[in-house]
Amino acid sequence: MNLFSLENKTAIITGATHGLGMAMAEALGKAGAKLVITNITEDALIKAVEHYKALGLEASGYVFDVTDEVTAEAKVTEIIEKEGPVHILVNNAGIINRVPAEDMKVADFRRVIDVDLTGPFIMSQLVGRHMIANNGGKIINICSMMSELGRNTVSAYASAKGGLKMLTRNLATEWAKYNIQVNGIGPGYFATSQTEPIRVDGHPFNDFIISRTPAGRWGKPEDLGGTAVFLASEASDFVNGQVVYVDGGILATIGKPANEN
Ligand code: GCO
Repeated sequence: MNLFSLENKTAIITGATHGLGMAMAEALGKAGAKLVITNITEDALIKAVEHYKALGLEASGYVFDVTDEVTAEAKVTEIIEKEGPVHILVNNAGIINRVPAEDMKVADFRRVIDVDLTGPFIMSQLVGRHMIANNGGKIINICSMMSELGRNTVSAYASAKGGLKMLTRNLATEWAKYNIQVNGIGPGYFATSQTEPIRVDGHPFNDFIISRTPAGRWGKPEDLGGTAVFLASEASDFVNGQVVYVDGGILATIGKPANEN
């Protein structure tokens, strides 16, 4: 028996056209899952689906905005009709807007909350109803260091990701009785396009993160694969409402002075 097998499972992964979402989708696919990728723009989606197929994975793509509940409902219905039962949902799609709180436009704040928090609620509700009817499923919300910690310029993102942690606990509370496990993954600092602007050589944040992380490096997207497979598989059937931080140890420590090894 392979506790971690995802054979005969179908997984929706939102926004998995690059970065962490793509790395997690690849890991789920390699564990046997059929991949259903959603994205707000078509071009990136087509390229991503080609990428998954080139790896020998079964993958299809659906274009929609997870914050638009009317379109999302129609698309989730279409996905279930065409792809069959959905067993796994990964709420990965997200955005960040780095602006000091005193200058943040309210509309920009709302958009981050909409994509990073309301979107996962909409998708969880739509796919959750289907999982309730099927008596089981796995929902994985992609949280953040900012589910626990604040940082300059990311007030909207931290509010959304802190909210997403609590949405995870609340959905776990409500849906455990339907054999649905709702957990989160909290990536630490990873080398992706999202962190590119704060990772460039010479940026003070680059050195800060390397010294702040006990592992002494930025995460590689593939570092998330094992946790994604675990939380999507029957190996985690009694794990519910948790956020697993895959952070090289950041949250375990107060950090160290810049001149200490
Ligand atoms: C930032 C980063 C973070 C990361 C990540 C940390 O500006 O601090 O972009 O927000 O993206 O979510 O876990």
